[in-house]
This record gives sequence, C-alpha cells and structure tokens, in this order.
Amino acid sequence: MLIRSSSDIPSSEITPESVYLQRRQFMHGIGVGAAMAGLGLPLASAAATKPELAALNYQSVVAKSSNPFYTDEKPASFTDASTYNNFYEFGTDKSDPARYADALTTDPWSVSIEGEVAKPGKYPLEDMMKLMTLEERIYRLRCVEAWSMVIPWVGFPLADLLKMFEPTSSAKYVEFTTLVRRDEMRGQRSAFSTIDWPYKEGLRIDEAMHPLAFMSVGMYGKVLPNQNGAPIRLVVPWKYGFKSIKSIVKIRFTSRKPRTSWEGIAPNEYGFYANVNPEVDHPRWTQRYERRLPGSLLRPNRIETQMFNGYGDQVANLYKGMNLRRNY
Ligand SMILES: Nc1nc2c(c(=O)[nH]1)N[C@H]1C(S)=C(S)[C@@H](COP(=O)(O)O)O[C@H]1N2
Ligand SMILES: [Mo]
Repeated sequence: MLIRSSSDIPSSEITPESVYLQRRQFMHGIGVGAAMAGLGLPLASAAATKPELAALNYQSVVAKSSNPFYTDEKPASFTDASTYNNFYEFGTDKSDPARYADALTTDPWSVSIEGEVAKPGKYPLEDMMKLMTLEERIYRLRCVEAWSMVIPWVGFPLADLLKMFEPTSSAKYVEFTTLVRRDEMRGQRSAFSTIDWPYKEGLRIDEAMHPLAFMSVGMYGKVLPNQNGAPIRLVVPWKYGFKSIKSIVKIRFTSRKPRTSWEGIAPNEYGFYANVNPEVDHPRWTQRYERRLPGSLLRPNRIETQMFNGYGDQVANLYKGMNLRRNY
C-alpha cells in the first residue's frame, strides 16, 4: 500500500531506495480541505511541496538496482533533459519550452476529477501529494520522432492516485487535460498552432492502472521544471512521448474512448495506443531506430528501438489478441 498519510511514516522508513515526503517539518496547522474530507482519508495540513522536493536525494536512489524501475543506461544530463523539449503550449521548437515556460504560474494548482467516479471534485495538488510516496523512477522517454532520453523522474504510481477517487465500473478510459492559460502560454496565442487547445490525452483504464504508468512531480531530485510539465505530468514508459501529457488540470473517467489531441491533428499518424513499436513505421519515417540523446553529428548514437520501449515483459499482456498494426 503506497498511499498513506504523512503521520504514518516512521523516520526509520526513510530509506535511500524510496524517498518519502517529510511533511512534518512543513505542517502549518492549517484547516482541512473540503476535498480531502470528501475522500474520507486521514487529513493533514497544507504542506510546502517545493522545499520537500528540493530536498530529495536522487543520486543514492539511482545507484540501487533493487529499485524495480532501475536501468543501468546512462541518464541524460539535467541540462539536456530540460532544454530539448516538446511542449507546444510554449512553441513548436524544441528550445521554446525552456525559453518561455517560466511564464507559467504553477502554484496554486488543483486538478479536477470528473466523470465515472464516486468522489469527483477539485483537489489541490498538495493534498493529493500528501497521500503519495515519491519514488525515483528511471525511464527512457521516447519521442515519436525517433529520439529518446533516459530520465530519473520523481513520481508516484498513477494507479494510487486514480484509486483515491473510486472509479465506478463504467470507468473504462481515463482522459487527461492540460491547462489553458493564454496569457502565460504563448503557444496558445499563436495563430499558427495546429492544436485545438487544451491538449488532451487518454489511456484505457487497465493501462492507467498498470504499475509502470506514473505521475511525475520532479526529476533529478528536483521539482519538475516548467518546461517538463510542472507541477504534475504523466509518464507512460512503454508509449511514445506524446502520451505523456504535461501540466495536468483535469482527469476525467469515461465509458467511451476519449479523443486525443494528436488523433485530432493526424489520425493516420498518431493513434490512441501509441505503443513504441519498431515493427510499425510512422507514415513519414521508420520507427526501427532511435537517437539516444545526448548525441552529436559525429556520434549520433543510433540504437535499435525495442518493442514497448523495452518494457514488453511487463506490458505486452495488456494487448493480448490485439492487432498492433491496426491499433497503433
Ligand atoms: N500539454 C502537453 N503535453 C505534452 C506535449 C505538449 O505539447 N503539450 N508534448 C508531448 C510530446 S510530443 C513529448 S515527446 C513529451 C516530451 O516531454 P519532455 O519535454 O519532458 O521530454 O511531452 C508530451 N507532453
Ligand atoms: Mo513527441
């Protein structure tokens, strides 16, 4: 059980393998949020999220092969991971998010929970995070345009978050929505934008509940930089990068498959599933190889792409009997 209130965590459990929030120091004795009361969970007062995250010691976590998410692949540098980004709300160039995402205010932040759940509502981010155990999770984030980076994310399982809201039996899919705030997101003011804001993504409920799917609130032991999707973004390690939606403000549980932004833009190029699959080419390029960043012109670091981004043992059963060429 990963969901627990801060006061339950004995200091002896604060190990290098799993770094827990040490909220006690940050308790302000502020009253209880109505949303939390609605969850019927142990209540704690507002916590200062950012100082806690800043205190994470990620190095010691990286070294532990006992971490089930461990990889011995070399992580990209923090600089590479935070200056080569896709975040169209701030522009279409890979350097735009690092240049312009500082304009985004991420505090206060809340997430609306809607649809097929027993406990819908508007939940302040701090309140949700209080119930989560933060872990380092080292994954390759692979973009559909054939580049990848290994990034030590800090986050918690998506399933732990979703279960708190008690999805009903009609909840077959989960839809995620990014913030719209034109005055802070210059890409949303652009006349040339192809995206019909807000950016939306979706998962089948069993994909969303898979232990590899997680919500990230940090990377490299630091609070998530705005350009990487602060204050909270999805990471789905076995799928192409565009599924990993950033700066989430709404999670809706639905009985029908939600329409994603990229399906709206180019349905023949970007499907709902978007599982990493070297066997199925993108209409405009092969998906057999990827460039592992950082690379250079002389050393492009081209490697073979693995089925499900290397997580096949863990996720292939989700797609048993499905035609993966049709369900791309
Ligand atoms: N809201 C939003 N989320 C988004 C995107 C975006 O444009 N807007 N781009 C996606 C794409 S195409 C990729 S490859 C990843 C990039 O994540 P990174 O910049 O942290 O590497 O974010 C995904 N999430
Ligand atoms: Mo991407």
